[in-house]
Amino acid sequence: MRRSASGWLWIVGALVLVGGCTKPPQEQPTADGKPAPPPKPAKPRVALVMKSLANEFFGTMAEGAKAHQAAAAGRYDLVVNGMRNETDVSEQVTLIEQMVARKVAAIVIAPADSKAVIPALKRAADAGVLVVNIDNRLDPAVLRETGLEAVFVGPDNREGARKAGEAVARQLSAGDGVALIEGIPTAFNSQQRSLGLEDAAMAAGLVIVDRQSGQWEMEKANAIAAAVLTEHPALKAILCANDSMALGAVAAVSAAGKSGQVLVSGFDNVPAVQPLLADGRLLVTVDQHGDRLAVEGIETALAILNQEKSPADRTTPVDLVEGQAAR
Ligand code: ALL
Repeated sequence: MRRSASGWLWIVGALVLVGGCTKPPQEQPTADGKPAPPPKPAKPRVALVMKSLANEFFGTMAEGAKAHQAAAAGRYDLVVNGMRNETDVSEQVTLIEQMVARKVAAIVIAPADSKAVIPALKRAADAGVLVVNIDNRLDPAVLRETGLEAVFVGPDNREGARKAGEAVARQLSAGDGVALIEGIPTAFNSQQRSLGLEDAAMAAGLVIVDRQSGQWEMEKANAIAAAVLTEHPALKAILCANDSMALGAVAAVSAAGKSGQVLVSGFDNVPAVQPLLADGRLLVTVDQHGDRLAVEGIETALAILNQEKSPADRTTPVDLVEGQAAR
């Protein structure tokens, strides 16, 4: 159907009028005749974007965030997300994009990789989303290059790992051989934990006879530990960058019949390691309080959104947890 120029003008004019008539809702007077208070601004929606939900550490983190939101439901809405496994960084990028599409006010993220997710986060920031980095620090050089500003709330991983390494070293003698099972090499917190374990090993004169990445995962760490135990029969300890991998290492030590002879340390203090700490199969772990970590990140995001605070990094606590064999 062809429409004349005057016909189009009429339609455009009618649309402008409709738009012009859309006024903000009128304040209705209350029963006592006084004007009603202005409507409250909508609650901000905050997205917590985590890594593998198969890892109890992130289960604890999610619980902490949900409990905080339930107690402060008037302040914000919460969307909780996680990945299926530790290594699928593209899944985390998709989650970031989905959160932008859902128009969240802030993304509080534990990045699966310290560099690879930065472009997606920059796109989020350009779309007006506040980015708060928790747990695993984003790479400062790539942040600068990309022009993304993200405040960091999380622990000193080197210090935490050093505490675990020192606890192992107290049970050993100079010259003893130990192995490291590291996290994902491109994660800054994994690198820092390796440095902390090395600090402790060097200070005590321990010899690192093997180091490999278990990608944060139990099965991978189990296979690595089994091979290392065979290759180094005199090995005295396996120092793991998280508890998932420590669980795998403990299983390998038991399978090799070396419980009590080869010490194992972890990091996270997840529920699954509690029986192992109690009976000595795990010497120590480190509590970085995953539940509090999420809450601190969310509180930081809310304070920035409400302009109560200017963005500033915050270091959260790490505490050594000694099993019965370490005491
Ligand atoms: C890190 C956490 C944990 C965890 C790991 C696995 O960022 O700090 O220690 O076990 O992610 O994704």
